[in-house]
Amino acid sequence: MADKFTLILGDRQLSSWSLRAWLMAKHIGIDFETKFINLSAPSAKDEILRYSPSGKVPALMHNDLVIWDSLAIAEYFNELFPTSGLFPRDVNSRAIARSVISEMHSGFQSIRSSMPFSLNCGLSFIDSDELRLEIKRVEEIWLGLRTKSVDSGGYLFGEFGIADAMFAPVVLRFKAYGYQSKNEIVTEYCNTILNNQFVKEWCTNS
Ligand SMILES: N[C@@H](CCC(=O)N[C@@H](CS)C(=O)NCC(=O)O)C(=O)O
Repeated sequence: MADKFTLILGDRQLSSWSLRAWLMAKHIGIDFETKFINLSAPSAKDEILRYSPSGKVPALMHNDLVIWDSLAIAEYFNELFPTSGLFPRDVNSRAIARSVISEMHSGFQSIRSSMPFSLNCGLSFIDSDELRLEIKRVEEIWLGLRTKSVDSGGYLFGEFGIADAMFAPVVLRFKAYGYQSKNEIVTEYCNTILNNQFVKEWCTNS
């Protein structure tokens, strides 16, 4: 039996976690089906629970196996496709990648709450010291990693990987809320993400 992959996702417009899993699947280049669930529909929770035991999207179905949570999906993809470049090759860089991925996955509450994910532009955010501190920290991560991999591709560790998939929604949030970094390297990184063919595909099909 051929392997069957299906991603259970929320709306493209609103689901930042779904974008992450979808970007990773596109990057690997596997054949996969998608099932989009309208998160605003009254039946959304029941429908998600038909596939995902946590009641959250994204979830990945691989034949009879279900994996939920974008980070677990990322690690599973990496186990199945270790040569797809989802993590950097060097062990130290891989450890740093896991650090920034985990920091993103478990933190940045002010960015999430003050700049709710949306693909619409021209939105206004609620400013606060906490938000500014988190934006500063995101920029510090991007700047630090880009400065180290200046000689390779334009992504955080050179080539596109899980770290970029995890931060792509932040780049789209900055765009939606009109936040422009004063740092050239940060702006360059944001443009690399915005010009990524799969990010563009996600945004244009929404
Ligand atoms: N940490 C989870 C977060 C998943 C999450 O919060 N998903 C939201 C959509 S972006 C969701 O499923 N919302 C629907 C609900 O809570 O009913 C992950 O990385 O997958």
